[in-house]
Amino acid sequence: MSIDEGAIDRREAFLHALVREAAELARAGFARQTGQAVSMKGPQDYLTETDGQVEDHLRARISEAFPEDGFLGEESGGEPGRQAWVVDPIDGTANFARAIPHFCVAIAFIARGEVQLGAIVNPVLDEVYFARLGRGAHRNGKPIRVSATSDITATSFEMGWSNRRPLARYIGALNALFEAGSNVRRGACGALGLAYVADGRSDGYAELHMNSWDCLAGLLLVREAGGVTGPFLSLGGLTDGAAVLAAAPGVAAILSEATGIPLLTGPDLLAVAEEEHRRTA
Ligand code: LIP
Repeated sequence: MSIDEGAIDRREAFLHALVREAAELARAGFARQTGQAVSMKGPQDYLTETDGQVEDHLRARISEAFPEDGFLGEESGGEPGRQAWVVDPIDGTANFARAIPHFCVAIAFIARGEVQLGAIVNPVLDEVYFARLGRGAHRNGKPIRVSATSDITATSFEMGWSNRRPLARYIGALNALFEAGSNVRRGACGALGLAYVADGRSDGYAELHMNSWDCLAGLLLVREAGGVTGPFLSLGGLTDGAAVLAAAPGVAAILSEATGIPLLTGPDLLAVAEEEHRRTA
């Protein structure tokens, strides 16, 4: 049976508290991060003790409050199903491990085939980004909007990188963006990169492959702040990841063309929900 508005209200209230608890844990971990063990999950893929601590806390709190919901976390995995919480305990772990205060906790809630809630917190700046489907995007309770720019020569994009896609495609996209007249940055924290698009601090974010825990909350934030995104859930991104694009409407087409990532033309529904939608339409 499909979840009703009241059930989403309860999860929204819970998420407001949960993201603050996670921020507290992450902030405490960061304060003593020089003393904690850092290991590598693979090339350029960092893991700290704090990643595990925050994820364990999130998993325990969610399963206690909503035992019927699924869970998918970056560090411990899980079976999300169709109604689930998707969490990244620390996004920007490479920054965290080097004492750079540009990292965050990202939490999304999926139901009815799409992202319903998204929260991203930068624990060091105490900035909490929050969005609910159809109800706008906020930073620390204040509404936020994407930038109004359409002048490419004043545009600043962020292009995320990982070794999950060929380097030549990344360099090709960077080249096309610089040639078009944009500035391009890389902050090494994809979830915050997306939140900054929603907040108008950046004009667009693109990455050739992201995992769902890194981007679902941010994609909802950008759409709720008036921005444009590419498809993600409809491409199977929940479990396999997919390319990510999010931008201010005035420059989204340029980012799409440079990166080869298409723009979304309808809602971003889980592939299975999209199929049902087609059958019943
Ligand atoms: C990483 C992001 C990074 C992005 C990578 C990766 P992690 O996540 O922060 O910006 O480009 O795709 O997902 O490992 O720090 O959680």
